[in-house]
Amino acid sequence: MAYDYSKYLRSGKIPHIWCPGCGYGIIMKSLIRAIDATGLDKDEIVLTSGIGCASRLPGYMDFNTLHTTHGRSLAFATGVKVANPKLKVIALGGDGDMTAIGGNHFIHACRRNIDITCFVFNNYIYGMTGGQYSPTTPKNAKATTAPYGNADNQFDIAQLAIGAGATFVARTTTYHAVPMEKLIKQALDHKGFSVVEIMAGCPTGYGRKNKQGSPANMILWQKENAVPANKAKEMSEEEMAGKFAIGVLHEVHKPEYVEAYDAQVGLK
Ligand SMILES: Cc1ncc(C[n+]2csc(CCOP(=O)(O)OP(=O)(O)O)c2C)c(N)n1
Ligand code: SF4
Repeated sequence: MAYDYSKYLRSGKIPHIWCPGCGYGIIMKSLIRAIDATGLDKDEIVLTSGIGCASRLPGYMDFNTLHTTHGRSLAFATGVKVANPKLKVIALGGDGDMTAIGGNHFIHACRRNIDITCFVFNNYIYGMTGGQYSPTTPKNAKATTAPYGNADNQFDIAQLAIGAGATFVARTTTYHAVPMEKLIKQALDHKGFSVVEIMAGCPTGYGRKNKQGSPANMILWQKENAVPANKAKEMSEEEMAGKFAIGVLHEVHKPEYVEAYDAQVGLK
């Protein structure tokens, strides 16, 4: 029997606003399947987002959802988790949302190791507002705000998360839809702050400007440039140039923030 997604969707909010060929629908599908695999009840889950095309996702999903202000997905998620630690809290946003205006929230959530799962949809661009460059836009790539090419150095979201103290960090792509589902489930099961960076093509805001071809070509680009984490470890910097590692990149166990806080103030 075909998988029934309708249980998790707000059918009244569909059709969605994403462009044809946008990678975000694939992420939503994997997210639904991973959440379903946790066996959690819908009421036990909270999804928060900021503003942007990525951040439209909770609007389509039938959980407790908070569509907040730009960059504030993790700030709201932190408040929810502290108020009710029993909830499974998921925060999501685009690369701009999480690493530009929300960058401070991102690094401090990593540092605290609060039990939230964070998904960063990395399409290398500000999609919703018309293709301005973001902290992940590759050097020399074109954007509406960089018509001669981007002069800035690129953030590596996964490395940023590891450096800031996140205890589970992974990366995947929309090409790897099936492994993505498993990786999302692993992140949801991890106790502590988990981050999954998901490479997703934005044909409208990034692909067109950078002559990446059709949405299908953009997905093939992900396939060709993604290197499994184990293999990437053995490759030199030169061999990895222009490529990126996928899979679980970092996993350690440290005290979780809400539990550690309660113990500190004598609540436990
Ligand atoms: C305080 C504030 N500043 C700027 C904006 C405009 N804005 C809305 S979405 C967005 C960019 C979103 O880009 P990203 O997070 O990468 O998500 P995408 O749309 O690519 O999924 C910006 C700058 C806003 N809504 N609020
Ligand atoms: S602008 Fe880009 S990110 Fe936004 S819906 Fe269109 S393809 Fe997706």
